[in-house]
Amino acid sequence: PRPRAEQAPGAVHLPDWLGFDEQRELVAACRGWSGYRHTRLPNGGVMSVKSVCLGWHWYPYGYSRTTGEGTPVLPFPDWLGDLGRRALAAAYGEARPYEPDIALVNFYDATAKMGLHQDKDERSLEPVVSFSLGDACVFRFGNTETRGRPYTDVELRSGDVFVFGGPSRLAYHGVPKTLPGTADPALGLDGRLNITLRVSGF
Ligand code: MD5
Ligand code: FE
Repeated sequence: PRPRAEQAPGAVHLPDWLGFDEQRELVAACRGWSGYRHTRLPNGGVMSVKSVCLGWHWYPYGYSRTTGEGTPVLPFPDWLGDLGRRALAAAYGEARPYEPDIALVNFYDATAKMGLHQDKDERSLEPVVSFSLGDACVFRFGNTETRGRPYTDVELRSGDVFVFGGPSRLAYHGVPKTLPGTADPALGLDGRLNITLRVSGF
């Protein structure tokens, strides 16, 4: 079994924290949220992941209340905030106030990846809680100073929680690759989903 690991101060990996039924419910919820699309980057590029947001619509580098098509963003559900608080308490060993108002859901097909970046579009530095579903991936967790080394590669599998808080909140991170075909077929997910909960501070 893979133990709880503090990768860096405030960065806690909880392997297999979600039970299989919870994973299935989250996959079903993600399927129900429509409007996934490739985010266009300011430099003209297009992200290989497809994303949808709840609560706020994310665009680099900002958040808005409407999508690029002017359609309303889905509300951030209370039950997801509850799940985030439980995950945060499990990661840090004690309950603490946490009121996320953004969920960013990323879908990775077999070839999608995410380059090293910092999450700086939120005004709040409250922790980010990440849930992984489906195919495993290589998650690259870097440092707060540079996009380059030193970094640590961690395998994130379906059901894993990762909490990024404290001094790690602004660490560079990314997903150099997924590991296609590693998802439990019973999950019924071809690819990888990642849900991050965030506090906008707006
Ligand atoms: C993912 N998502 O698996 C990745 C990793 C994103 C994003 O990076 O911005 O949607 S979830 C990890 C994460 C989120 C926020 C902060 C940190 C890691 N961190 O400080 O290392 O789709
Ligand atoms: Fe990120």
